[in-house]
Amino acid sequence: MKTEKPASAARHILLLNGPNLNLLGTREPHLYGSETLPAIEARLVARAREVGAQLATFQSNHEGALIDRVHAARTQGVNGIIINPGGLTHSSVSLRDALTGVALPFIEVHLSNIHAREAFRHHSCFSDVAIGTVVGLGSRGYDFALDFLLNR
Ligand code: CA2
Repeated sequence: MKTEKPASAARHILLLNGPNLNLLGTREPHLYGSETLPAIEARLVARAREVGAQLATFQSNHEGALIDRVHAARTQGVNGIIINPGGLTHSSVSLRDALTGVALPFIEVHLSNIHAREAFRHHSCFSDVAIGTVVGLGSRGYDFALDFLLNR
């Protein structure tokens, strides 16, 4: 059976996680699940490898560091980004500008359903410029985003 991916599939993907997501699996499991970020990252790295793609991961609690990582992606041959901007989702024009500035396609992921939570979480600075969003499906949302990029 032919298993080749279409030429436009992303082969070098960057997984970005914003502030406080390093705490995953340690607190608030009712909101964010019980899986740790290193476990999620390892699963996605393995999945990408299985199909001959490459996945780099980066988490930071600092807006500027995330922006610098997005800029670096442009020169590193990254051709797709999966991002959970954490709380910056609702405030960071600068991180949005970095993503539109490098013009790399990205998918926005949220573990929780931000639309079913406090009103201040309903607005995202990223959704209108993302390829798509996955919200409320827990850590599986990252897997769905990766599969989409790999098969796009
Ligand atoms: O649902 C999501 O993925 C969020 O991006 C998570 C952010 C929140 O500010 C967004 O509104 C929605 C918060 C990440 C904090 O993660 C923690 C994980 C475990 C314990 C404490 C915080």
